[in-house]
Amino acid sequence: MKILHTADWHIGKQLKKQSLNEELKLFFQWLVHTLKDENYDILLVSGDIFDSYNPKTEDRALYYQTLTLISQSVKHIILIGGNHDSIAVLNAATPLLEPLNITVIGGVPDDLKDELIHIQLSNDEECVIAAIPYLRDKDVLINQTFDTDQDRPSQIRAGYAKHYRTVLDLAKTHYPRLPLVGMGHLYATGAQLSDSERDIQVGNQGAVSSTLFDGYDYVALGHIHRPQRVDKLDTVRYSGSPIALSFSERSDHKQVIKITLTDGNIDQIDVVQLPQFRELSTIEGSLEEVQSALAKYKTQCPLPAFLEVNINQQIRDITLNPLIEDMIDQFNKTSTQGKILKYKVTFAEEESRLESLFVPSKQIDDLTHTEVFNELLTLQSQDTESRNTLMKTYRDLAENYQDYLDETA
Ligand SMILES: [Mn+2]
Repeated sequence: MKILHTADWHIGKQLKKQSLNEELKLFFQWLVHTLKDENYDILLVSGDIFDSYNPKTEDRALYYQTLTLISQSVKHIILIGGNHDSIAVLNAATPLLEPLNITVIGGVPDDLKDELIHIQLSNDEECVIAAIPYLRDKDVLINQTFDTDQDRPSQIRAGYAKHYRTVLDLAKTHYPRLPLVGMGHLYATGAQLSDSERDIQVGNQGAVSSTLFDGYDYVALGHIHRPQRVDKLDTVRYSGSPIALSFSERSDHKQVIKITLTDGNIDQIDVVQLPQFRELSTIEGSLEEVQSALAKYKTQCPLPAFLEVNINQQIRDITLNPLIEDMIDQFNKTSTQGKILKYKVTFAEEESRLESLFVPSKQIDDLTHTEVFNELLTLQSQDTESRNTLMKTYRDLAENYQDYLDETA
């Protein structure tokens, strides 16, 4: 029995107002062919099918077209809701999808047994899929009251543990001896984040431990966009998103996971590398360096690249601004190789002058947040290299936060 695990499609996702549906369509074509050519039996999609609660008509159309094509290439499709998905939107078409062997578990069902999907192939191979969707507060906060010792995060973790344990017990009661493959959309301890996982609690607050999955033969996770194993376990994995959803994922190798069951046991787990359909790249340097890099720029992928441009100049020179904007306009009008989605200009000299700003008469209100951060680095006597790295990271973070505010405005 062959199972393919993917997650975090985020149909309808935009990056700087540019739709990412074109690369998703190429991924879906790849998926349809792979499922068919390699005789997969089951496709698991572990949440965040759509990017928003209220997907646009064209995004819903893409979803249904894709499911129709996939259902002709694989015997069973199981999808769960993620934190970006609306339970109602996903569940709406359930009666139409069921005859196509497509099971959608948008949210936690009234009867937890309905999270268990028993699969029996024509050659009598069997397994059980525990399709556990993203658990919302109402699903995990049992008492809704917080004692002093049991704070909210630990209650959430206990709620998660209870859910996974109950479903495991149900599976062992109703389908003893059958291999059990779990699905989930959650943040497991130690997972490496990128910039595009919105709404997750960073830090260990909302993170669950991998002991949650004891008893499951494999767990197909979604939520984290960078592919990875959880706690170095081969059998608990994030497939990651099939396409890069933010510039921070520019060098991720996107993948899906192939799980092979033989005689009721997990026989093999293979990482299947995906082709890169669109490159997300950063071009950095002085104005001249950026100009020449753009002139030579050639993408290796089928779709034009999405680029961010960082120009580092020695001194602030406002006469450069129209030049830079012109250069970007020109590139975006003429290049078939890429499109610049964002750019920023930084001035080295201004940074070195910053320290002189910190005279005792300066109040915090007179400073920008970047200057405050820079002052903190001075107080900590960071060496130049760490200082530059920290400053750059801080700027990226501040910028991503600004993007997030812009996009959610
Ligand atoms: Mn996601």
